[in-house]
Amino acid sequence: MAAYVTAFIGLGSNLGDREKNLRDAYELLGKLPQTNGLRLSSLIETKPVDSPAGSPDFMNAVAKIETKLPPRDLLKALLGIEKQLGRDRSGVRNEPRTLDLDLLLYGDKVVNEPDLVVPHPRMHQREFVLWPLLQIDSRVRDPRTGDPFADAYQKLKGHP
Ligand code: PH2
Ligand code: MG
Ligand code: MG
Repeated sequence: MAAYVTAFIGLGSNLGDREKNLRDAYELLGKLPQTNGLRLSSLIETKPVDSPAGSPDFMNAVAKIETKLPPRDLLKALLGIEKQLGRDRSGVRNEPRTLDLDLLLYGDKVVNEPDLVVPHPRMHQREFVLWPLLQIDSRVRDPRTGDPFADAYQKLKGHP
């Protein structure tokens, strides 16, 4: 019998009722098969990064879950929740979206495949990910380097 793995999911919304989208998403995450919701960070309002000009501000959060779903199945389930909460993927890259769910960390697994990259490749450069992640677990480390994400956060904030 597979053991539960702790995974962290990044949640973002900059379209519609942003707070409701994030809270509904967390509820649905906890209802996935073989999965329990453990914690949702605070919701933080953030300026859009690397997004089309004029994009509205985001509401961001990070969820901690435990799951027995393999990473690929979890990713598929995340896309399903995005769709269920109105995500339209027909437009340009990073256009405003009701919900974006990114698989940030899956235990300390490192995967580099065309359709599945874990940890999320840019998570260590993004304050809107690191702040809520560290709020849940200030000691979590980057499995690619073994370095604490707290160090990446300090660097990002200009405190070497
Ligand atoms: N997500 C992106 C691109 N830019 N900026 C903020 N503030 N929050 C996000 O969640 C976000 C972003 C791509 O998914
Ligand atoms: Mg994203
Ligand atoms: Mg995404």
